[in-house]
Amino acid sequence: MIRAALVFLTAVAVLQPHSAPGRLGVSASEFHLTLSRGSVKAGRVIVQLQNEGEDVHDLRLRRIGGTRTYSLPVTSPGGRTTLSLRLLPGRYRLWCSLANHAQLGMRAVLRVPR
Ligand SMILES: [Cu+2]
Repeated sequence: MIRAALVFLTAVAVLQPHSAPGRLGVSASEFHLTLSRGSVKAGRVIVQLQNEGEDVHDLRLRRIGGTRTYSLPVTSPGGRTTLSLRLLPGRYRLWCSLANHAQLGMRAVLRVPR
């Protein structure tokens, strides 16, 4: 019985680091994107966009060299939206796609180490 419990606990301890998603916070304001961290581990990541500004903003992510663009919806001032996605190793561009916000500075790069 005790042995079975130990085996189970060991299995949980081994599995946990793989199942726990990474987290990335992105704070948006006029006209900046501030990332909670410059890099995040490959695999499942929960991206949370927090709009700290006075205008609406959204968020797009695309791996440099990749073709798929991930989108977080238009988010109201004071609002928060999240997206769960699976990141591959590489570098991702992040930007706000509204009007000319990216040109004005709402862009950032996230590193996903191999
Ligand atoms: Cu914006």
